[in-house]
Amino acid sequence: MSLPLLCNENLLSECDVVRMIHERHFWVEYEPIIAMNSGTIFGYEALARFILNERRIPPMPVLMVAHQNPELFFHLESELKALQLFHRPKNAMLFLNLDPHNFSDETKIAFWKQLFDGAQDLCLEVTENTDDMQTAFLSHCLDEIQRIGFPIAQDDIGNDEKPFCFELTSRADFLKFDKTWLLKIKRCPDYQEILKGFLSFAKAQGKRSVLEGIETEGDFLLARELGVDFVQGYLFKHLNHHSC
Ligand SMILES: [Ca+2]
Repeated sequence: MSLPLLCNENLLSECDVVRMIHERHFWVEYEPIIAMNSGTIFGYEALARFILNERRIPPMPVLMVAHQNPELFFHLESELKALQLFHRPKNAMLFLNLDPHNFSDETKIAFWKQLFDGAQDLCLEVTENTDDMQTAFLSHCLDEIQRIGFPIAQDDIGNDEKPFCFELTSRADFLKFDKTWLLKIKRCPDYQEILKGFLSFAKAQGKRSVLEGIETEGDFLLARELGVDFVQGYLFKHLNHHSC
């Protein structure tokens, strides 16, 4: 969809988010996750997309505004996840982003259990939409996901704007490395050694690795050289899958 992008998040209010939910001004894009050993699609990450006043809005400001009101945030997330599950591409693992704040009380947990009941090939990417990671919510959220029996992915590793939590690293089945690694490695080769350290830890622990933000052939070759298990990013945009 080639709509202009609204960049100033200060223009967004809670009322706008309520309106977007009410008028269903959102949809989902499924970004493929490619297996390096076979070149085939292993799974898809569901990405939320928003429109307000006929302009595309980046997801982060919408989630940040909603996050200030826990009930609004839960309402938005529950609508998004239901849509993302409903339109999921077949025969591939679905990666869904979930914020630990959505596990803050029994009603919310019961909703997720019901929504995910019977779902197959689902991996929950635990992510924090603000810099307000609360470890109590996080531990509880991980306990619940593991009780349901879905694999966990640690999202946004290496993104300096996201909190890093070692408990999440230790309990995750997938480690997802943020696209900023590619920029950092281009600026300073030391970062390649840091990433290699993470990847050898992942291998030793039987955790699978995903490098995000692959945009060029050069990025892809670097991912191959590093030995990551999976890649995703703009280079594979032609394989994207959309909801209606
Ligand atoms: Ca993610």
